[in-house]
Parts: sequence; C-alpha cells; structure tokens
Amino acid sequence: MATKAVAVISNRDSMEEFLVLAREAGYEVCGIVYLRRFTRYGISEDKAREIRSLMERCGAESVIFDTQLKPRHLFNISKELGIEPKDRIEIILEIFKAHSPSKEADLQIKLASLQYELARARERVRIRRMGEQPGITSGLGEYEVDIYYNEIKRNIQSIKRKLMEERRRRDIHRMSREKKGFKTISITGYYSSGKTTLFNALTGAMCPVGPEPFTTLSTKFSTIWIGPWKCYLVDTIGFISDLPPFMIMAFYSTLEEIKFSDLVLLVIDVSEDYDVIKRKLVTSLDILKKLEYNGKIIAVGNKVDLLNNREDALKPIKSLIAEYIDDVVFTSSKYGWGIDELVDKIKSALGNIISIRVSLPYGDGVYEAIDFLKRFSNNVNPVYTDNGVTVECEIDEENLESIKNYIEKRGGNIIGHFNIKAISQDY
Ligand SMILES: Nc1nc2c(ncn2[C@@H]2O[C@H](COP(=O)(O)OP(=O)(O)OP(=O)(O)O)[C@@H](O)[C@H]2O)c(=O)[nH]1
Ligand SMILES: [Mg+2]
Repeated sequence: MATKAVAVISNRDSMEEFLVLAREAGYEVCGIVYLRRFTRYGISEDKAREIRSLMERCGAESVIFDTQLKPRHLFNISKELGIEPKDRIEIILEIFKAHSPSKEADLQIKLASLQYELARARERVRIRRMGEQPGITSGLGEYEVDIYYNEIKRNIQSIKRKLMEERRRRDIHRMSREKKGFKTISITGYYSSGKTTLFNALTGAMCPVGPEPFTTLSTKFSTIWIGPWKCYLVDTIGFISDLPPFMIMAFYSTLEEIKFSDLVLLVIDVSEDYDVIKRKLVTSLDILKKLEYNGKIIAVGNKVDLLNNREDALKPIKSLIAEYIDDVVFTSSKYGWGIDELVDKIKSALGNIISIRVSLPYGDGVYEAIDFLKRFSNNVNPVYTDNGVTVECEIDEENLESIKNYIEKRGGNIIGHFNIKAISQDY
C-alpha cells in the first residue's frame, strides 16, 4: 500500500526524477508544494501552513523533501509540521532497502543508513525526547544518548570490516582475471537507461530488467568473447544525481571496479528531453571522474526506437554527446538495433586485430600449442595436413610477439599475418 505524501520541491529541474524515486519508495504523491529557499531555521511559517493545509486537503500522512535536510532544519520542520518529514536521502535508502539483492548490497545499504543516522542522531534524539514522535530513542537521557550514538559507531565499524573482506575477495578475483588476459568492459549510466537490456543483448543472458529505478543493485557480470578478446562484461548499478559524498562512498564502492576497466560503455537514454540528457551526461562523466576512471568511453545512445523523426531528433543529441565523448553508437537494446555496430566499436577500442597463419610440425606439444593459441583467439580451427598442422586465427596485435616466440620454440612458424582492416578494404 502506497503512503500518501505531500512532496516539497525545491529543485524543479529534477522534479520528475524525484517523483519517480518517491513512487518507487512507496509514496503516492497527492500534492506538491514548491519551496524557493530554506530559511535559517528551515521553512517559513507560511510555508509550513501551506504544507499542513495541503496535507489535510489530500489526506497525506507523510511529507517528503526532494533535497537533503540539514539536521537543524529537520528538527525545526518536524516541530512546525508536527510530523517528521523524509528527505531525499531517506527516500533513496528506502528504495535500496526494498531492492537489495546481495550480501554486499545489504552491507552497503546498512552502512549508508547508519552513517546518515549517525550524522543526525543527536537531533533525532532531541526531537523524539520532546515526545512528538515515538521511536526507539524516545525518553532517553543524555547518558543513553551517548550509548545510542556509540552503538551506531560500533555497528559502522563492524560493517566496514565485513565490507573490507568482501573487497579483498573482489581484488583477488580481479587480479586472477587480469592474469588470464581478460579485458574488463563496464556498462555504466543512469538508472533505467537500459544498461541491463544492453548487457543482455551483448551476452544473450537473461538478467531482470524493469522500468523502476535500481533494478540492478549489485554489479553483475558475464564472460564473453569479443573478437580475439575474452571480456569480462560488467553490468552496474545506475547513477543518480545529487548523492551526498557519504552515499557515493557507500553505494558506489560496488562501482569501484570501474576504475580498472579497459573500456566503459556509457548508456544514455536518448528518448528523454534534451536538457535531461545533457544533465545526466554531465553527471555521469562527473561520477566516472570521481571513480578515477580515465580510460576510453563509448557513448551508447539507447532507446532510439522511441524517437519520432529519428534522424532529426538525433542531430542535436549527436552534437551534444560529441562535445564530451568521441565515440558514439545509437542503439535500441530492446530490439537489438545497432548492437553489431557497437561490437565493432568495442573491438576498435580494445586494440588492433590481426589475422595470423601458424604452421606447426607434428610432434610432442602440438595440442598444447593449439590450446595456447586458444587463449588468444576465439576462432582457432586447426587443419591437419601431411606436413603438419596449420591454424588461421585472429589475435590482438599486441600478442603477436609472445605467440611468435612460443610457436618458434616449438619448431613452428607464423607464415603470414595481415591486418584485418586492410583485408576488408581489399574486398
Ligand atoms: N523502448 C525501449 N525501451 C528500452 C530500451 N532499453 C531498455 N528499455 C526499457 O527501459 C527500462 C529500463 O531498462 P533496464 O535495462 O532495466 O535499465 P537499467 O539501466 O539496467 O536500469 P537500473 O538497473 O535500474 O539502473 C526497461 O523497461 C526496458 O525494457 C530500448 O532500447 N528501447
Ligand atoms: Mg540494470
């Protein structure tokens, strides 16, 4: 059952986004009050009256703010309204709580909640002690307040320790992937932009997709071949604007791995308004910077199937994206449009593909050599002739030297190699 709420909006630009978040957190927004600015103590008496009367008129049980409230503001507004409002952070935390799919995500959410609780503990305690709100801290004295405060701190420490263990496990995984020559490609972007749908289109996997925000809460991955590269394709949690730093730390530590990617696909929902696309694009790039990712980015302008007059509609979006990112592909992940072009761009971004012809004499180690080649290529098809084995396959040019050394040590040779791009031009 949705809770009826009055939404207090101070940032009209991102109002739509906030209303989606509110709905997802279980609120039915039955009235909206616009707030131009906060006063020193919170909101003016007039504003409080306006909110109260709207609440009465539409039967709202709750008030939600689209910004983060300072503890003092929260305290005073609660007093003014006779009810404790929820702010943007709590709304997001509620969504995350409702969707948490993994142990690590659980821990992240708990940590973020506790850190937020800690920041506001003293104020909350004071509010509750005034008897206006029943709750776990009602009626506590100063001594108990300290205990409550310290307990939160202890809980935070214990969760941080558990998260460190999880992180160490992920580090070990990552290093073993790197040793095996995997390339890591991370699919990033705003929530609901179509990351998981793209992930599915690229992998053929079936992961849950949905119109509600944060369908993917923890990072999911799959291993696939793209050209001669074994890739570790990662589907990530959606970006969101205006996250306070402590939340970025908590939730986005699952995004830390992005830093180690060889390539980032930044998915952008191009069916949204130009201004929204721009804001989300800039925010996404900002988040990637905060995550210390400095590598290659391919922009994926997704959901083109929703555009009328596609060519015209895409023109301004193309120029906008070109201001920030060199490589862009337009797709409809839902219908599989543009996926082949994207795969070609991914290949160009990952390196230079060349085709080689290896010949090996029969003898000990020929199968080992074939297995060796399979580490560098997905299309190793040996042909057995009277004089030995020949294998034609595509590899990353970077690996040519080490393959050559290995093959020559086993009495074989590489009898020709050519650039794939040069061949396709000849045809
Ligand atoms: N029309 C259309 N809808 C799409 C396309 N790609 C994704 N969608 C829809 O957009 C919604 C969100 O897609 P998801 O793939 O779950 O998006 P996401 O970015 O993974 O979302 P989060 O995991 O919540 O961050 C779903 O309803 C998809 O069916 C597309 O190319 N065209
Ligand atoms: Mg997803």
